[in-house]
Amino acid sequence: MQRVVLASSNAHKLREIGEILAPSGIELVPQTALGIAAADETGRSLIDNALLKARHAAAHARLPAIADDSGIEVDALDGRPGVYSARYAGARASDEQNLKKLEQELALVPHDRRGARYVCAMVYVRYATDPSPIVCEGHWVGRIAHERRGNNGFGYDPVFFVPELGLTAAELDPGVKNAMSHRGQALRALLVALLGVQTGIGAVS
Ligand code: ITT
Repeated sequence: MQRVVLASSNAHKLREIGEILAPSGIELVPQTALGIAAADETGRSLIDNALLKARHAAAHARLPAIADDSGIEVDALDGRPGVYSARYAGARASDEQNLKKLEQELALVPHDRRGARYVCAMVYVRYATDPSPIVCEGHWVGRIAHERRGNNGFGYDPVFFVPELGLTAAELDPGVKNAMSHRGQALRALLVALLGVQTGIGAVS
């Protein structure tokens, strides 16, 4: 079984990623379990930050690393909060404070201008200096609801409305969220790429 450090300190993400990777044979070690502090997220894109996090964790753990940097992009806000989703209402803002700020900013925005999408950049590095990291993205398109619904998930899930289901992400069972979400998509793509690298599938002989 391959040991990989997971470069996240967000317990909700750890749970979702753990569930998706459970059948893969990868043994995930959260960076917090190794006493590794969170990396500084100084990048301007989700991919930049996911790479920073993965290299930081790999350097300290001396293990391959997986990192997730994700966020929500709202059309009426020109893509904000995007890469700043975790810090939307301030450096140490809680999910509740971020959610409240989003609701306030969109209070006067009508139904047809409330489009949004969750985006996830998922990165795998074999070691801190890996010159060819695996980088995958997932996108989940929806709308920001006028009112919160549901108690599952985390972050912006209570207002992230999934039109195909007529439910918010916080009303979905964890397995359904993982099957549809930006994180699930990115992680499954990463697994396919990783398997290809390890087995040489797709290599020209
Ligand atoms: P780590 O850096 O330790 O992984 P973090 O919470 O700081 O934890 P990010 O910098 O990637 O992670 O910020 C992601 C934020 O985007 C997260 O805090 C939520 O506000 C939001 N977000 C991302 N995916 C989400 C999801 O599936 N459901 C709800 N909100 C989500």
